[in-house]
This record gives sequence, structure tokens and C-alpha cells, in this order.
Amino acid sequence: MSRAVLSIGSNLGDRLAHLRSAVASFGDAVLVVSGVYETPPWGDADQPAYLNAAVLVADPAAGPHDWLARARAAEAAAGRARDPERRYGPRTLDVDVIAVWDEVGAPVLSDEEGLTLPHPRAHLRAFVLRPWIDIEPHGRLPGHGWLTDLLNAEPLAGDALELSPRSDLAIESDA
Ligand code: PH2
Ligand code: MG
Ligand code: MG
Repeated sequence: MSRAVLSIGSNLGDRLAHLRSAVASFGDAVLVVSGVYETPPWGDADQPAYLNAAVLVADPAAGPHDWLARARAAEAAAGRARDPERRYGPRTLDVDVIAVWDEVGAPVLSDEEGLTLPHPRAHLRAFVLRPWIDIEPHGRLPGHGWLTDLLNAEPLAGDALELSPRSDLAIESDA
């Protein structure tokens, strides 16, 4: 059994549709989905704004590599093309495994190539932490502390002000 927090983002094409398809692809594993945020591009300014959200997933049969495989599969289904020259460039869909917990709730730590857990830059990204707080207000990023503390302090406090909640958009709707 494991639980994971996934960060999803899109800044190309029908951004909301990409986020919705990603969440749909996780099926019954989805426990809760955050609101949608419009966020300025991080890392590489020369690209469109992103829509970002966070998803809490759980599956009795899934380990860390399974979450990574599901993330990659969702990106492939969205036609994600990787540009080796532009690590932080635009993308139809990005799904990042931010943190994983085992069956007794202990954080899974990994420094494997391609699967560092927790995500090595999550504590520096307001667009990851803010949506996550929606679904886990008391959440903690393993090794870094409370999400709300990280978001409200430097260096993230300024970035947090630049995120716009898109309450007009929802990933899961009853409609
Ligand atoms: N993802 C990136 C690079 N920059 N900026 C925002 N606002 N949101 C993202 O999801 C994002 C980014 C590469 O993973
Ligand atoms: Mg990413
Ligand atoms: Mg990624």
C-alpha cells in the first residue's frame, strides 16, 4: 500500500483538458484533487503560464515506481514531447511524484536516478505547495516541515502571491 502526492501541470494546448485526463487516468486511486491554479512559468520565463493542481492518490498494490510509471503514462497519453535542450520548457502535461508514504504512513525516501523522493525541488515551488495545501492543510513535506510554513516564508512567499486560484475551473465536476 502506498499513498502519493502528485503535482500536475500544463502550459500547452487545452491545459484543463490535459489535467483532467491525467486525473482520470489514475482511476480509483484518486482520493482528492486540489483546485486549479494559474501560475507564472518557473525556471524558464519564455513560455506560457501554467495550470497547476495536486492530487492525492492511494493504491494497496502500488509502490513508488508504479506511481512514476503512471505519471509517465499520463504524460505520454497527452502527447508529451521531451526536449533535452529545455529541461524547464513548455509541455502539454507534466506529472511529478512529489512524495510517497508507505502503508504505515512513513515517508518513502529515494535517491535513485530518475526517482528522487521527496521531489528535490518541491520545497522551492509555490505551484506545487499551494495546491497541495488545498487537499492537505496540515500536510508536511518530508524533510522540510509544514507546507504552510514553507509557503509563507522566504523564498516562496513572493511566488505564492503570483498564483491565481482559478475557481472558474475544476478538474472533477459533478456535471
Ligand atoms: N513545470 C516546469 C517548469 N516550470 N512552472 C510552473 N508555473 N508550473 C509548472 O508545473 C512548471 C513550471 C517543469 O516541470
Ligand atoms: Mg515538473
Ligand atoms: Mg516532470
